[in-house]
Amino acid sequence: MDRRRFNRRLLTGGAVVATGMTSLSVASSSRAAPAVDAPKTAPAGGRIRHLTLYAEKLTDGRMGYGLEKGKATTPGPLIELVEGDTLHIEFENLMDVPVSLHPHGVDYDIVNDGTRFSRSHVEPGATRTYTWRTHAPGRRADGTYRPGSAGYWHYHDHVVGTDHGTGGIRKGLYGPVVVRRKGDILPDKQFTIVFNDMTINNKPAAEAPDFQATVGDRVEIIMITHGEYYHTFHMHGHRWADNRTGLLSGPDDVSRVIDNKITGPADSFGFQIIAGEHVGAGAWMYHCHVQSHSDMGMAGLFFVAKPDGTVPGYEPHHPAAAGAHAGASVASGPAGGHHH
Ligand SMILES: [Cu+2]
Repeated sequence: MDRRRFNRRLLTGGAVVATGMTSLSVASSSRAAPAVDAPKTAPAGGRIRHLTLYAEKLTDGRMGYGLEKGKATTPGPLIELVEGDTLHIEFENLMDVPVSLHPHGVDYDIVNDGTRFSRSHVEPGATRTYTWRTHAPGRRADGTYRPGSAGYWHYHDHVVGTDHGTGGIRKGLYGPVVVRRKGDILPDKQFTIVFNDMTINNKPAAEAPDFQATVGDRVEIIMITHGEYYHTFHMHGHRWADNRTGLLSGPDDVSRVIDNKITGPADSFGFQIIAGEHVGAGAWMYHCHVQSHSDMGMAGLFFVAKPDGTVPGYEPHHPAAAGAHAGASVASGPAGGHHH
């Protein structure tokens, strides 16, 4: 198997801000354990982390967040934390209009809300630091259960266009956040899918994003919805549990197993699947299942390749996709060089 032949560009188009997956000792020790194929897990939280983030206009009229100047993307970069972590985001506005960064799911005080009302937006050319905190589950003083921060969340602008960031979101100022619990299983690959109005990731219908994996990869999908419509998110050939992680904890876990989920504006969820498990390689569709929406282009492909890099039975069908998807091998073309 030569995975290097794959187009490694993530669907997010942006760099993954690791939870420490590259540096955490837990991961390397579990990998070194004698158990074969034991998945890596999230380390303990509690770290103080720093990140630089920019907001800027893209050449095609979109707007995006990025980790480096000139490299903003839509969606913005994936930000990953473990419960207990604190993140300081040095945020610079490279645009000619005020912008902000407003998160969902994490803990932030009012001066980090990212709204005009709290004077926590950023004027053109200005910089400010946003601080997000997270916490582990526990018991309140009265004995009741207090949930932790873990979940699939997101961030977005809250000031461009209107005081609700309607213009910023419409143009692409949004991105994914994942907060894990210590011990959560870490994925091999991650993809962010955003249903924004009638687009996927603000792409024209003919360029709905595809993504690629190899049979057996542990793939994490982060799904966010924005805009004016309700959608249903459906994946072919794969199912997940409708709970925090998308994984069942065991035979007694009562979470419902699904392959289709309704999702409305500012909703977010995520899950892990094993690519091709029980179903094998193929160009598996994912799409909004509101029929008029899928007919208008809210559909993409999840290429699950065999270990030799080929995708069996793939027939380019969509007129707009036929040219870009010529060939039956991921390596030879359908995924590589597509969607820019
Ligand atoms: Cu839809």
